[in-house]
Amino acid sequence: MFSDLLIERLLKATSVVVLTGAGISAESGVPIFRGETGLWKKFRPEELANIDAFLRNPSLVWEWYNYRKDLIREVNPNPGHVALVALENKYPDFLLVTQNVDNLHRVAGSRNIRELHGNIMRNRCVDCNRQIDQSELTVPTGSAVPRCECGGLVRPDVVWFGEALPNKEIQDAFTAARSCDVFLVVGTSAVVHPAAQLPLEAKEYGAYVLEINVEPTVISNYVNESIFGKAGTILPALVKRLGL
Ligand code: BV8
Ligand code: ZN
Repeated sequence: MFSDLLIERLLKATSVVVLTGAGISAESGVPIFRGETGLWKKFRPEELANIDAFLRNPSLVWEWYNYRKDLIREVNPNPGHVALVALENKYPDFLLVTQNVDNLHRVAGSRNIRELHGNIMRNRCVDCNRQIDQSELTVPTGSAVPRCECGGLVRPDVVWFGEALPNKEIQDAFTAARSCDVFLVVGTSAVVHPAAQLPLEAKEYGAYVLEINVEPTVISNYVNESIFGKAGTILPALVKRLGL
């Protein structure tokens, strides 16, 4: 399943970066966004994952995020998430960059994480930007939309279309991509920018780029190696092959 070159590069590597997308959480039961089973099938991203949609219809957007939060509360990390913890323990210089907002990497035990698109379990005020803990959320009677004590609308602390990614997270991700020996891109359709740029940047700077996905993507022709199959099967097999 794994080329000799990949194993050679991984055994020699000191610095490894992994970029994950919704596909790594699919086997935990978290729906992906695109494709036949994707969340976007029912809802169009333009209607939900952007600030205008939120200001136009905050209760619809909250309904969508509450549906996803209720679902995420019930799921657990899968062997794919756990395998990435084993990789992190092997490499002195390891960074896990995720587009996912489901917190499953942290629950699995990953430590050095950059959440490019925020975290669905965090909330913040649209007006004063205060972070509001889940337990503090107060919803005025008759409304479905939580309000901050300053009176502002509270939103999920995730990055919507047209919004800038958190600066430190995306800067750290590009710096690491440019200096790593091996870059793994796992379970992402690689259509959302700037995250999708990371594996291409890593390749430009000499990293060996391995894609793990159940089907080809728009970057399959650009990476060094694609392995088609489930992350929950392939990642544990790779960890085993490395003797971890
Ligand atoms: C920004 C909210 C600028 C959080 C999301 C034209 C060209 C290029 C770019 C653009 C463009 N027009 C507009 C843009 C920019 C836009 C963009 O990229 N649009 C794309 C869609 C064309 N990007 C932005 O707007 C970003 N911001 O650019 O700001 C700026 C700069 C300065 C100042 C102001 C503004 C913001 C992007 C973040 C958007 N937020 N969601 C949430 O609610 O989750 S997007 C959404 O897609 C999620 O965040 C998700 O993380 C992200 C990526 O999706 P994937 O994770 O890849 O999931 P997907 O379902 O697509 O794919 C799953 C994959 O897994 C599949 O390939 C499948 O085959 C595979 N799979 C399934 N099962 C398995 C598996 N693989 C392995 N094992 C399995 N078992
Ligand atoms: Zn406020």
